[in-house]
Amino acid sequence: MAQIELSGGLKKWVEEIQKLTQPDAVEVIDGSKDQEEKLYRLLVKNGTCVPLNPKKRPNSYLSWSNPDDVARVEDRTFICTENKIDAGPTNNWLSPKECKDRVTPLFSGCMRGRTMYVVPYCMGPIGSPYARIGVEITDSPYVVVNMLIMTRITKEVVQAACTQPFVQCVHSVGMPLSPGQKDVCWPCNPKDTIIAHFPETMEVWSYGSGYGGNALLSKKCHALRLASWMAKDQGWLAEHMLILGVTNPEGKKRYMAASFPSQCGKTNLAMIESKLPGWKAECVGDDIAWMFWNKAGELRAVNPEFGCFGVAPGTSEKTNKNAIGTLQKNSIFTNVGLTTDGDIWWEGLTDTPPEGLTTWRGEPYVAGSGKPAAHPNARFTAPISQCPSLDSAWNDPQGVPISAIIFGGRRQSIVPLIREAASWRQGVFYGAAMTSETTAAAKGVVGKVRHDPFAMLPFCGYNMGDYFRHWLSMEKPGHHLPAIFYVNWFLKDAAGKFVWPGFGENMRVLAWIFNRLEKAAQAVQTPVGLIPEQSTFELPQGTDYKALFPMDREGWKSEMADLREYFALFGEHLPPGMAAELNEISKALSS
Ligand code: OXD
Ligand code: MN
Repeated sequence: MAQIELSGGLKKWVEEIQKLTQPDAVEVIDGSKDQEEKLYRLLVKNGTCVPLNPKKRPNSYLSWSNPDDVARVEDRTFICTENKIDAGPTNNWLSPKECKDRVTPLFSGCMRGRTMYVVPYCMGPIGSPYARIGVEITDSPYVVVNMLIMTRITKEVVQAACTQPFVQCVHSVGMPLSPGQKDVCWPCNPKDTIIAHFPETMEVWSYGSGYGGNALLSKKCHALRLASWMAKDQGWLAEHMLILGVTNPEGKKRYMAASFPSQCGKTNLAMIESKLPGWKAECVGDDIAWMFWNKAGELRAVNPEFGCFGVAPGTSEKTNKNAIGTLQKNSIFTNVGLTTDGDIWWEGLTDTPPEGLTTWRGEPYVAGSGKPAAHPNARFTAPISQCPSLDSAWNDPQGVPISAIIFGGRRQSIVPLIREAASWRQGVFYGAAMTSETTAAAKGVVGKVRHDPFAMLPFCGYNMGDYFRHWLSMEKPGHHLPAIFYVNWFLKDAAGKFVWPGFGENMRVLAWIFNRLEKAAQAVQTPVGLIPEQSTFELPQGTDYKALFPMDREGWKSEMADLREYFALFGEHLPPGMAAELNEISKALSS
């Protein structure tokens, strides 16, 4: 097949990167089936991918990464702006010049012995006024096949990238090959890994890692870090949020967007199967929402992605039947276990591991050895169009109207199951005050409580104080503001047992939110917001209202004191509205 001809700005840029990185060959990716098949053949030949049993999982592959390249590396991720203050106190900062001086020598000749793939992609439904184009140049065919699932790639997108501005993403595994040098299954360079963002010129330079958000640059780098910068300038919101539609027994549908830190059950909620008779939930997106105000003042959301890059361990028929349905075919599994019949397994997929299992490290699985079959951040990459609970408007160019925004985190105590903000400002404060226990999605200690405002701590491409201000600025005449809520599925009792069953039962919480929007559910005021009135909130058997809605004033007071300290980090960039809300809640807690 003849390669598609490049022109305009794209051609010029590709030539520039080719000159710098010196690949052996250049290939433009246009989404054709032929190309995809060729890439998988290459990945199998190189040992990067193993085809799974087609009778069990058609057109699906397993990959095991280098054990030093298994998660996002937040300490190697930089926001490079002319002025340090524009990156803010929560991001690692380098000046664009300093960073370019650091990365240019790394990229110089880094693709020798490899093919450079040019991957033009569209974030958001093709033809949507809300869609944006990016191009990732990469020397990793594994990244290309993941991008083919995660983004929209067609010949039309290639053509559009030749004539329109696009986000420029350059990625290399950082392992050039000398003539005759044999490649490894998972080339990478953990020692020199760096992921650098240049929001002022809309560029990303990522070197040394082939894993997830470090390497699939459309996701966290483009759709969150750079898009949040664009959104600030253009009056929209680029958020780490799922999008789902909820239909009540009367057939009325409302859409909600929800934000949780990584590995707090976002994909599970996005694909929730209702256990409540008459209620239905349908999925639009599981990780990122771009939200824009239309002329009528509605907040419309699109999912910029085309696939799911979900956490595998813990995903099962019981916890997320729809995710299991999504990954039946045409999927890539990274760092999960391999069964003797050529299928995959991870902790929690079934109650007991199958006989003869091989771990993600390629070793025989030994129960109780402390060596899991799957890495805790093992992932599946699957087309969202395969989700059994896919919403009919998932690809609508006009997006879906958002009526409610839900924040949440993983907390064992203090934070109740659900509460509603009394105002937009209080809701923005909920987002700013988000805390959660750390998980395996990023390298580092697991289980430590950290501030993660709006679940955007690792993903906000600018000063987080200005980001709070941007959210507050959404309250203006003509905007129909969604209501804001905060949930916590992870409360535990004194014995360390979860007090809420979660998963399908979370539908009760979504139904309460829906009914609040319809003015059909009662709430009671507390110093930290509105909670369900006990007699009108139907609880599942074996749960206790008091355990789910604790009012630990002392606990909250120390949360507020800690938050005051955290907010001080932002100095004059903290909008006055946030300090005022903190003072009001603190006062209410003391009265
Ligand atoms: C993700 C993450 O991969 O948030 O979605 O880490
Ligand atoms: Mn995420």
